[in-house]
Amino acid sequence: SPIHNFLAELPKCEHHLHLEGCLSPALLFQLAAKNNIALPSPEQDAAYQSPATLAKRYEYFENLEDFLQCYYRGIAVLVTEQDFEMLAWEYFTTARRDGVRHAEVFFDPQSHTDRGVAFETVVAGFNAARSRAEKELGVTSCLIMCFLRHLPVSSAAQTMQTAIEGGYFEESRGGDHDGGQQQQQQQRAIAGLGLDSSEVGFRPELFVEQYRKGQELGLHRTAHGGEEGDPTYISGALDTLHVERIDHGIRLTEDAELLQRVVKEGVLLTVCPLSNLCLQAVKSIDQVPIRTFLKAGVKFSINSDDPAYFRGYILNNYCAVQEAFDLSRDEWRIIVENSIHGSWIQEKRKAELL
Ligand code: ES4
Ligand code: ZN
Repeated sequence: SPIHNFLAELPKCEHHLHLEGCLSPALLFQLAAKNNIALPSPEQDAAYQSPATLAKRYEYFENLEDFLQCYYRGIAVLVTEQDFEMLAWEYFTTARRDGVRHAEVFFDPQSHTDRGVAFETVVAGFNAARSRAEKELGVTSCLIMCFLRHLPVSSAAQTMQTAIEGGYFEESRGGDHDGGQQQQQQQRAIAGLGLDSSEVGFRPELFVEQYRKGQELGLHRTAHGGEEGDPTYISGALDTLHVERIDHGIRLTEDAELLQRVVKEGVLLTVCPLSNLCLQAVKSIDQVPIRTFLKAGVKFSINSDDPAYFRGYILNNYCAVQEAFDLSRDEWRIIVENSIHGSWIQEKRKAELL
């Protein structure tokens, strides 16, 4: 249909995407076989018999916790640098097909280092896919390192230390893939900090020291908030972590004063409609507060979160919103412009996308 083509061709920026959430059942089984990783036996969990039974399992999650158990279990098959490269390459090729031109992607280092996989293995694999994506697909990207909020703060502190000592936050000359002198720009292996995993009971304030250090180092900052947690998880992240964005943030509608503050400060929400539906945060897509945010002037982008688990990549999310809200082309242009302006890229790149 004409509107579907219009949505497909919009120059999209994705801001809320967990690379580990791109592990499809097919790739999970492929990597388990290659790496000799034992999957749960039928007695332990009947879902792991085949890619098809696993896909069936992903059709229904009770809540965030139920999903996270599947997500962390799947991650065990990722071992070598090539595995991480393959995973990220699967993301970039599929995202490009959906019209993504720039992606700011999350990864969870602790979910790998806790299993004995080196930080460097993870980042080297992701970076190999990122430079290939820029060169071959024209998709620019940055990496956002997330802390797992259900783990002790000492583990986050250690992760921060590893990244600092490895020089992953340092600026280096990069972005010169065309060989043109004028293309040079400052690049960091890791551009920003994020905070994810179980929300309720794991308050943002716990991670104030890591975010303070990140801000001092000039890193961008975002945090999941208001997905399952009440609006104090959003205000807590703004007040104590000094985040520039809130990931999800749909429960912002429960606090009118905080909503006005988010508008005034130009904080971008990275909304994930199909994720909210799959994790029972909303009963249907029309309960995602898209119209409320548009009317109030809350800036937001539309994203896929964990596309291998939540019924599709970014274009499925755009289409689901269109079916539920029947937005005008001008409304879509506002959403896409806000997501370009809310990206952590140079003005020159924004101008290319607009
Ligand atoms: C996540 Cl949907 C969601 N929420 C919180 N943490 C996550 N990690 C991966 N997906
Ligand atoms: Zn997320």
